[in-house]
Amino acid sequence: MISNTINEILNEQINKEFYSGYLYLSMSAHLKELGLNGFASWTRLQAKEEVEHGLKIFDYLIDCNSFVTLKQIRTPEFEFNGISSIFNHIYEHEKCITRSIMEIAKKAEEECDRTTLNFIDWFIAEQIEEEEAVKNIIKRLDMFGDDKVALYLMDQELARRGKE
Ligand code: OFO
Repeated sequence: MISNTINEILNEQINKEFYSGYLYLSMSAHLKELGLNGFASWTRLQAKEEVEHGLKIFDYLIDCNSFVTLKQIRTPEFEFNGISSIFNHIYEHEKCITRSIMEIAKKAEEECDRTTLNFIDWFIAEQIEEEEAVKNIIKRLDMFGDDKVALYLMDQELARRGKE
């Protein structure tokens, strides 16, 4: 049985995941405007994954006979200052989500809620992967600087995400 504290924090996490989806979609629109279709497609796919993360928690609460409380999703940022700033923003955002996931694990541990601890393990592994993927993109963006050819090749590479 899930406690009220765990229920509340999981419902908040659903909202954070859906907000992440909104944020990635907003970035995707901006990247598309810049003509960076591969980066746009990468962030759009990420938006879809975030909604899936939210739904995963949604289903977990229902499976546990707990209740879902959907809250208002705030407006994501829509003004960005170039590709590097977008990916630095993503990295900071994902680190914030990781902290939030860790907080759920901590609360579940305090309550000896083994079911939620087991459930949240998947998200911990997912956060490691996501942070790593974004860090790699940032490293390469930093390295290539203003090299347009390198940016074009990277755009092509990111366009392949989900198609291999
Ligand atoms: Fe970006 O990750 Fe969801 O949880």
